[in-house]
Amino acid sequence: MKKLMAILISLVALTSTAWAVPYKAELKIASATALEHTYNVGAQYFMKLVEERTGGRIKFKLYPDGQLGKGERELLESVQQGTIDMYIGSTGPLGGFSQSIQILDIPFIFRDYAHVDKVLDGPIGASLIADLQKVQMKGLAFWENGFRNLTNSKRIVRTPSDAKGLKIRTMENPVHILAWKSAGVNATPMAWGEVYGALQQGVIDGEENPVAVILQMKIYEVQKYLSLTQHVYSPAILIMSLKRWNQIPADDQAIILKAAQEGAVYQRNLGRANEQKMLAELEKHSMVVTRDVDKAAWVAAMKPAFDTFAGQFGKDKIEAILNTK
Ligand code: EAX
Repeated sequence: MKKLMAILISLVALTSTAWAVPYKAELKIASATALEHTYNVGAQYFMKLVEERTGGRIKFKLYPDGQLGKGERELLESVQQGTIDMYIGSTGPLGGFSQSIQILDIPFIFRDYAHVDKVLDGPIGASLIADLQKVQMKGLAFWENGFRNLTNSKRIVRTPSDAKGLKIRTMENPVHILAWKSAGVNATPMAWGEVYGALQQGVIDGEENPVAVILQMKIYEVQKYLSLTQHVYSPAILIMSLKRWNQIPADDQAIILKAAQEGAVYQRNLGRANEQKMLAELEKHSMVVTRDVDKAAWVAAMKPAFDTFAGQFGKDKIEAILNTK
């Protein structure tokens, strides 16, 4: 009898796995930038890899340009609630959900791209990504927004004193707000979806973003002056709602993670390899590009933000980033 039962149980187990319905889904990915921006070019590269490697079982629908939400904070709220499956965008507003990631926003904490990659792809980045699970988000990989630069409609800006009194839009991010306030500008936090219109109407004098955003979001149409301050490195991140992530079988999760990491290398390079070409295009669109900004003066002007947040996050964490070689 026992033997018969054992045969029956193994038969049921065998047939149940054989008949298990393979996981299928169409996942929504949302961003706040134009389709030709590096986020969405990278997203399409990622989507293709996953679709190919799952034999088409996992597909995607990409919603660029803020179609599903005016700014990145709203898109992140939807991912947290599970109404949007995935987000590709900057980590700027993410600190409002998971504070630890704001350490990456400290002005002048990164030396160069090599330093960025070592930190984001190492234990420090991994621990910041792990923190996101506490707020219902699965961070898949750090992608790239880039080093941020100041644009304005009024005048050439080389030093912080040139920028004094300008009304500059910042991301909804306390580190950025304090950094610009310390530099003596009128820092105005605003959702990305409102920025172009506010610049066009003169409600604000300027904003700050990486070169790819300034070009591919046509900021040159409403801004005359670009100063290559590179005052903050702005990571991007590919995130999935934890609710959706937990529905995906482990094998498919591994495929998604690997494609996200391969996508990171591909997408980061899109901005880096083309930055000089994009700057030349901005000059063709009659932007006045100031390359010889007084970097030491900007570091000094934004030091209060560096010190405040170094205190908040702890000297050990700051040194862990600064000493990453
Ligand atoms: O992520 O809000 C911003 O300035 C971001 O850099 C932009 O949306 C690209």
